Amino acid sequence: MSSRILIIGACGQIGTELTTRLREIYGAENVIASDINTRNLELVNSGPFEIIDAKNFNAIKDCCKNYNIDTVYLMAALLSATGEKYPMEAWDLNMNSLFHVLNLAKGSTIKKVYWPSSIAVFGPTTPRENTPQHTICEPTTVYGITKQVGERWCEYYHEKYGVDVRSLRYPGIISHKAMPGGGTTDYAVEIYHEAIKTGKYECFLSEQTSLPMMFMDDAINATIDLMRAPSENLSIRSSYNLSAITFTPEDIANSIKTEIPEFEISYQPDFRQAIADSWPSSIDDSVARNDWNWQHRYDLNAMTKVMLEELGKKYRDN
Ligand code: AKB
Repeated sequence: MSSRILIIGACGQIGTELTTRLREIYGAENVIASDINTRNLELVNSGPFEIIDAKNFNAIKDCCKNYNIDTVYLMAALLSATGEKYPMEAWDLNMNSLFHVLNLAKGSTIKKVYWPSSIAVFGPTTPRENTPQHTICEPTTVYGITKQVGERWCEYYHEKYGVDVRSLRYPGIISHKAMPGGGTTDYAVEIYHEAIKTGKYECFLSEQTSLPMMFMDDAINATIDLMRAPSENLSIRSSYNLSAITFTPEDIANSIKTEIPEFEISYQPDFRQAIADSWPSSIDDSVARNDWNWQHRYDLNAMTKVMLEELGKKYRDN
């Protein structure tokens, strides 16, 4: 059955590539991209686009009505580092946008909702290695608190009102199209850009900080596979643990050096170090693997190859 999809926050790091892939699958005319501005012209010109502030309930509602939307991907959010600078803005955007979409989905023609959670739901009291699906979640960032509370509300709306909401706890996502903004894991994208542009990088995390990460292609596949999975297979309605690779800044620098031997890295940890230290280093995602057959494809070196190739072309062409 064909789907009419709305993506809120389509110009962000994940939204950009999710929109492109959904347009390939469902047809450009069936995938309405929206964001607060038109900063990504490729996306604006490749299918329907609406300017929508995710905090504006009526704007989302009108768009859903006008386009007969049955599926919403809510990708707008303030991430961990920005959230620490603007706590109230992070709370306002991250929570109210979720309530708007969940309330719209309750008893309406919206049949499915996707909302991303994050490894930021975990905190310093969570087991750091192989973090289980069900475990202690005492986040110490505003962003993490919004994700933890959001997960509770997703499960609540599913249980009480039958809303078919699905969610993944994304690790740090690495991609070469849109830049991430305001996250603690952003170093793992910046490092590739700087390797190509200047051959060196000053990292804002220390060399042994190990975090769960994933290449964008895997993250998009996971998102689409979860949304296509039969509802009865899903045992988790808060958010699924999701994992691919774990590495430190030193590991990623060594991986880059296999392609660019003269690459140099230095370390100048800032306030983001404390955020990274409060998060797990590896994640047990066996529930996702069992429920809907999740499998990742990219390891660190395969990802490095693609990142350097694609960014090399991008900087050469511009
Ligand atoms: C961040 O660093 O804030 C995000 C995340 C892990 O959710 N990339």
